[in-house]
Order: sequence, then structure tokens, then C-alpha cells
Amino acid sequence: MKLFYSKGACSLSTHIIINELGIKCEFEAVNLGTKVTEKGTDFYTINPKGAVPTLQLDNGELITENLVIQQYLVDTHKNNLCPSIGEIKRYHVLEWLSFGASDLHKSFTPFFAYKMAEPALPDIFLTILKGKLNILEKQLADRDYIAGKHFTLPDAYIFVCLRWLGVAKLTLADWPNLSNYFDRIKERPAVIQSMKEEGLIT
Ligand SMILES: N[C@@H](CCC(=O)N[C@@H](CS)C(=O)NCC(=O)O)C(=O)O
Repeated sequence: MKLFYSKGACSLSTHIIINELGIKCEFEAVNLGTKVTEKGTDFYTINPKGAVPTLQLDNGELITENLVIQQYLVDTHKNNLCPSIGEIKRYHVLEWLSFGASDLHKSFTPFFAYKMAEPALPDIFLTILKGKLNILEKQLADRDYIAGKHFTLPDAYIFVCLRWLGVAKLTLADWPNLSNYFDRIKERPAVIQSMKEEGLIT
């Protein structure tokens, strides 16, 4: 299979899950500004939505939407990243994956969009983002990972979003549980491997 990704974007969470599962995969970078892939293909001809991650299966079929791609990956590979279909624990894991992909991720969107713009972004966007971080901070008060004792799908997604805090001029200093959580995840071999493969660390 092949993952279309952009360096450090939300597709890094899919990349991490692929490596956590030990799946053999090709990676092709997409320039989200020009929508051209590193092989020179117009990305819109691959995914008309122009968004990463996009997964291409070996038979050529495409899957888009991060939450769906990640569920496809765990449902087709032996894993301990997401409980089985029908187990109540699965839906608690997916609750946090959804929170990561919608509430948390999309709270960053105004900061990326307005990075270069004047006047400055209204304070309400910072208040909204901090509210999401506070929810995570509280959830992590009595657990090492967001859905319990073990690393599961949403931990990769939340980790990736926490890497973006700088765009909102925030650091994890005000969220000690989140800060420890971030440090714990960044040491995982699959996370280190994925960050190296995207050229984020050496
Ligand atoms: N609905 C998509 C959204 C993913 C998304 O926001 N991807 C960003 C990168 S983090 C992107 O490709 N943005 C480019 C664009 O939408 O033009 C999903 O859940 O996979």
C-alpha cells in the first residue's frame, strides 16, 4: 500500500499507526500548497478533496479520511491499538479518536490559516483551543494514555496535534499531564521511525 502524506501533518498519525502495525508501505509526500506529489502528480487526480492522509491499497483502491483509514488498518491487521468490533472499549477508543480529529485538530485550523495574516486572530480561537487541551489534561490525570493504560489509535493523533502548539504560540508548560504524555509517546519506536521517515528528526 501507499500513504500520501505531508510532513508533520495529521497524516503523521496514520504513518505512526502503519509503523506500529509493522505494515510494509510506500510513502509519497504531497505539497499541500501546490497539490503536487513528490512524483509530480496532480494530487487532485488522486484525491479530489486534496487532503492527506490518502491511502492507496495494492489493488489501486483509495481510502480517504483519517479516522476511516485508521479503522481500516486495525481491522485488517492483528493489533492492540483498537479493541474488536462490538467490544464497548472500542467505542471509547473511537470517541477519543473522533475528539482528536475533530475538536482538537480543527481548533488549530484558524492558526494555520491566519499564520501570516493581519490583524491578529481574535482571542476566541485561543480560548477554544485551550479548552480542548484542558479536556485532555483532565482525562490524563489518572491514566498514561488517553483511553486507558495502553497506547491506542487516538494517542498518535493527539500527539501529532500537540506538535503543532507552536503555531498558536503555546507550549505544554501549562498542561503537565499532557506534557508527560507527549514525552511518553515521542519515545515509542514507531513514532521515532515515522518522524525520521518524514524528515522531522534525524
Ligand atoms: N477530513 C480529512 C481532513 C484531513 C486534513 O485536514 N488534512 C490536512 C492536513 S493536516 C490537509 O490535507 N489539508 C489540505 C487541504 O485540506 O487543502 C480527514 O479527516 O482525513
